[in-house]
Amino acid sequence: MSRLIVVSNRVSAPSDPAAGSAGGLAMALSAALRKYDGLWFGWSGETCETFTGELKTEDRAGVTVGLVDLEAQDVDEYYNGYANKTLWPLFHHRVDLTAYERSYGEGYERVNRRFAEVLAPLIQSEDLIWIHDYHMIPLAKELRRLGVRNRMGFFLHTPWPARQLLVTLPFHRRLVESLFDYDLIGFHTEEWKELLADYVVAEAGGRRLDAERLEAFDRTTRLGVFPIGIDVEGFIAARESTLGRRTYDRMAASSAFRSMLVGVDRLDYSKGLEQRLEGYEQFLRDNPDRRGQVFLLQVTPLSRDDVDTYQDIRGRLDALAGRINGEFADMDWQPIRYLNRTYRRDQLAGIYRAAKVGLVTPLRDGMNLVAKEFVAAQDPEDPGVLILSRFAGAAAELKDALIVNPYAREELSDAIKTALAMPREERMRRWEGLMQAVRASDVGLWRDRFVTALKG
Ligand code: GDG
Repeated sequence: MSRLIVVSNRVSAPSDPAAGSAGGLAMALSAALRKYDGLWFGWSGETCETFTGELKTEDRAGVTVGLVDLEAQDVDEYYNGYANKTLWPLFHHRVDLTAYERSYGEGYERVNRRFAEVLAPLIQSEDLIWIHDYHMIPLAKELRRLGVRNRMGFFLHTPWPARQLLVTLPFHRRLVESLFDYDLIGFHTEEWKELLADYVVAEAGGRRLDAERLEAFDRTTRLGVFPIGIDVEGFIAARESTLGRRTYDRMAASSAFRSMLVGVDRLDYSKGLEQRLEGYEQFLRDNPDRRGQVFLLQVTPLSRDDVDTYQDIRGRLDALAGRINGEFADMDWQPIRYLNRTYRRDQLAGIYRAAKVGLVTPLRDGMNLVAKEFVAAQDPEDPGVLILSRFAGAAAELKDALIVNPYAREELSDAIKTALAMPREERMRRWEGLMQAVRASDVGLWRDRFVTALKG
């Protein structure tokens, strides 16, 4: 049986799977690595004075993990630079926030070369190699250069950008060409997949051989759609756990008969948080009779705080939440509880369950797992309503949500009103459709579909 090698910028295999802190993706990949006797390779998160390529291996609950340290300049140019200041904003259609620095691109290629040099000697001839996300696009090219002939698959967790925006990137052609060193390229949705095909045909003179296969740069590759999901049974178990139930009770008690709206998002400009708060503010303006009867719990852990655009948006959100609370709060009611902290997964499940409305309103998002977690956490007999942006990959599957345009404040306000007034029968009917879709994309199925396609 062939081994599986998983590569991602950060390795999230948990040391103690029972602790319940690891996400579904980490658990699903770890389970596959135990089954296939594989290796999970990536950056250690540590810096070193001079790059040595020394591999640090660990056993994490039966999963072999291989980690390398990077130089500070590498982290600056590859991770904070090209990954987080160039590709992330560009792939989320924020050319206004995209850094077009040549040194970032050079650092990105250098680090991918370094990763390849450490990884190549570890690869055996039958290994399947599965590389994750935008940090690693040129890794297959670098591995091929070192003579690696194995099957290699790439999965993109973000959207693929429209051609008209991708061409603003210097060396865009070089980036896309390096994708053709993979045997299989996976996306969350048909839309992201088609955007890559469009670029290849219109910009790189390529052609489609059939619905799946593309030819360009004298090579062919296969594209596929593999919508990621959550560990559905694991999430239901988290909801039913002691801490899940206790958190639900705590939220129910602190709500004091008020309806809770919930949002859970990393602090990131792609998540539409400012627009969400403005939509909620509009709702409070439009519906004075509802003031004092609802509140928004917004859980927003900080992320990428080393990058200045993230510090900027953090400041704007602090100000916006403060202004809305200052304007609308009463002595015994605050419209927004805005928290920059994380909770355990079982606590999150309890929080989702206590909410009447889930607000998932990104401006552009590869998939969005919070939408699926919210659905899985609901009480089937009295479920809450999901308000979902049409620009989340999840909208392609979760058609029974209230689908909104997150840029339109009044539309969000109307959707909140509709959700809060929705009769129970309609909520149950919608939830059943949503839950069916959530089950159909369980993270274990996602993983198996990708690995099977890669083997094929
Ligand atoms: C990328 C793509 C794609 C959040 N706060 C807490 C917490 N979280 C967890 C959520 C959820 C995860 O983080 C976030 O996943 P998303 O899918 O919403 O978004 P990204 O982080 O941007 O992920 C995205 C994903 O990759 C997978 O392919 O769906 O489109 O951007 O699971 O629950 N978890 C805990 N405490 C928190 O406070 N434990």
